[in-house]
Amino acid sequence: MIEITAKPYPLRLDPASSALIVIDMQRDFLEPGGFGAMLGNDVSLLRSAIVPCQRLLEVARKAGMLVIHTREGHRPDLSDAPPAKLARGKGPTRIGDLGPMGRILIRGEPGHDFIPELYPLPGEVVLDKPGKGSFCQTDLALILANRGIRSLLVAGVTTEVCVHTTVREANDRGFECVVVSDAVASYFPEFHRVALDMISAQGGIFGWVADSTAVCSALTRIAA
Ligand code: C5J
Repeated sequence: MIEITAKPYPLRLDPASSALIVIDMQRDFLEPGGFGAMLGNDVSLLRSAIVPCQRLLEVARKAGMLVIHTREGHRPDLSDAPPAKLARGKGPTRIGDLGPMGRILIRGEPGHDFIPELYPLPGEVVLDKPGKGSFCQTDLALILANRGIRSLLVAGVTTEVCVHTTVREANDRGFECVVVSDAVASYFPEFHRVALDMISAQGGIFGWVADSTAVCSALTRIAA
């Protein structure tokens, strides 16, 4: 067991029944010309999460933890994209349209791929999801059950959208979630701050919040 210094109180967890889930660190969200930019966002704001994610991946891999990388995106024929999602957005470019990194938010296109800094290693789970939550219309619950996972370390983007949706889904399914505060990021610093507060408020209504230094030092102690 390890103990992680966290809000609202320290959390003890077993790395053997814990997984690291890195959410949507894709070119479409972090690089110019993708989905995030299409919605009018300053994509450079998400880059603060890259180094903390790298540090988490390094210690989780050394500790032998299950590592999962998610990607948001749709089939090329858009058959898995709800019309209401396709209709939304600012400006003339929409999901499925051609952008500088290929068709926006479409599986197999350059923009849908992971950023090179956080590319999965062979054998790590890559989970394609059509929505914001990682459990919606995916086999994540089955993968976690098969590995006996009960706790999730959650990193990635964006804090208040796909990270929050995944944590809420996981919490309702009985998982303990630790959101790693500097390994998640948002296009909106205020949303980021409030989203983190919402996780740990009310005695940890959705889970715990810890920074990557606290998580890495706890995991390093057992990996040593
Ligand atoms: C968004 C995500 N923001 N990965 N997706 O649309 O948070």
